[in-house]
Amino acid sequence: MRTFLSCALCLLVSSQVGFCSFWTASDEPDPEVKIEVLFKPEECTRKSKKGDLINAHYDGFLAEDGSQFYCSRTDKAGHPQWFVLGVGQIIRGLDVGMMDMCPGEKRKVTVPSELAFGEKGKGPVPPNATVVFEVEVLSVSRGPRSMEAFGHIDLDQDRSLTRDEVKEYLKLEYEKGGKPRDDPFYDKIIADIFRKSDFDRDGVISAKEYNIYDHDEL
Ligand SMILES: *[C@@H]1O[C@H](CO)[C@@H](O)[C@H](O)[C@H]1NC(C)=O
Ligand SMILES: [Ca+2]
Ligand SMILES: [Ca+2]
Repeated sequence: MRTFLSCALCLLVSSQVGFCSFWTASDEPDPEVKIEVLFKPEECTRKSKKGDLINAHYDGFLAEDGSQFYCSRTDKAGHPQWFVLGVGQIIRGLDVGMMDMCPGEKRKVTVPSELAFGEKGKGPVPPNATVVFEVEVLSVSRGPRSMEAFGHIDLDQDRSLTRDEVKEYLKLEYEKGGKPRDDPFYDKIIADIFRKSDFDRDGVISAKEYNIYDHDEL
């Protein structure tokens, strides 16, 4: 349980939290992330890109001895994880290594410590450890981070997003993809989005909160 919690934190907690943010300080060129495609579906409806909302499984292993330190698939508490790609909600190596993935695709992504848990390590991950993730992407949808999407979501055009507006948007996206879901499904995503984005906790996501990672798009 301890390993699950610590890794869940470091994978999912956004970069504002200390132990995951060591790499934001550095502008050095990226050490290499190695990507092996294990399975690629014949039909690719959409390829993941920065700002997309991703639902995925991860299993994490230490490169050194193959021991497993994180398993979203087999752990009892493990559900597939939701996150926005490319904005620091997951370790940098996965932000890089999970680009251009199709729904259904599986990859093995080898991440040097600089782009994973760094010189200090974290929980069961020792210092300077290269880590290997087996990832499976379950869904890719247009995420909550592009200003184009913001305009679509903001139905009454008041430059802030309510839960209902976000829900309408998600429903449309999933219906478009031919996979409508039930209310609890949307509510879970929305809770997650608001937890990560509604920084002042006033119950709406302002344009500023929404766009915190993507000033270049304004
Ligand atoms: C981790 O790597 C850094 C930089 O190469 C080095 O200074 C440090 O001693 C290493 N730590 C361990 C525990 O090996
Ligand atoms: Ca609005
Ligand atoms: Ca707010």
